[in-house]
Amino acid sequence: MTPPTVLSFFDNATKSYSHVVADADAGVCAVVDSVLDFDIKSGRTGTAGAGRLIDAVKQRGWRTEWVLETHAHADHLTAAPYVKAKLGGTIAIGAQIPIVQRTFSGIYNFGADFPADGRQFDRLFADGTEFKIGSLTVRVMATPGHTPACITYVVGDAAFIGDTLFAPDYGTARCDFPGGDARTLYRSIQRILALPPETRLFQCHDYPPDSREPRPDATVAEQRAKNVHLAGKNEDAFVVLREGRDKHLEMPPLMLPAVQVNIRAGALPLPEANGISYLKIPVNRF
Ligand SMILES: N[C@@H](CCC(=O)N[C@@H](CS)C(=O)NCC(=O)O)C(=O)O
Ligand SMILES: [Fe+2]
Repeated sequence: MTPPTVLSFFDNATKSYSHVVADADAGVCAVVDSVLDFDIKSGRTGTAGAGRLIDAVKQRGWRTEWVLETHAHADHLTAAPYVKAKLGGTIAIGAQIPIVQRTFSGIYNFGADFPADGRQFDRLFADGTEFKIGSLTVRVMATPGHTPACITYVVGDAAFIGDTLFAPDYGTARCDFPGGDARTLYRSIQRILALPPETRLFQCHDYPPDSREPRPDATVAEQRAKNVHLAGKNEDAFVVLREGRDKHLEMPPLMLPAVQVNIRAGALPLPEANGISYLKIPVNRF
């Protein structure tokens, strides 16, 4: 199998990475974790960031077969519907997404017009599912912990790990969102670290210190040796560390606007009679 070609795009506002993974010989690709710009002050969305990714795919003449999500993001809006409108492709997410939809449907007090069964997405992937990008085979691994529906996409020597591990000097994903669990995350991370040592693990975020540039990936070998939340720690020690850190984290600034959009596969709420779409904020819920 030819190795996958990966392009990575960094959104500095939310420190998020989006990736394109391609069978360059066949000219076929998938988009992973696209970002829709959102200015909370004005309530305005933007497509400059997703536009850079879309232009890169168009320049190479690649055909987009998949618009993939590793999870329902809690800190930015997905651009999946915009990417699909511009490039085509099937929008997919983990098969456990109804758990996240049910939880947040309660938090937002959605009505019966929001079925919490995953139908908003084109395709739901269970653990072990395989699919193709050209001649590349993608294997889906359920990697819950940050959220109950997080999945990892393994493609040749690359894996798109969403919010599980971050750069070795930063650590791991938080586990205090509804349905998150540190022990579950630890076990998911062990599955990821059981991949071959040379596997490139592509993250969904990087939060670099001033002393270095953002980086999209690190190998399994590097994560095993150097990850500050894992090296030299067993499961119980990790849980203590992770839960201790989570007690002091603020909510991401875009969590409440973003999750209601992301569990609808990126669709904004239906416009009201004046043609404007409105987001909901639960007051004093968190
Ligand atoms: N601490 C982040 C806030 C964003 C955030 O909460 N990121 C999530 C991913 S959606 C996370 O897992 N953070 C892990 C951590 O801060 O330990 C920042 O500096 O902007
Ligand atoms: Fe996340």
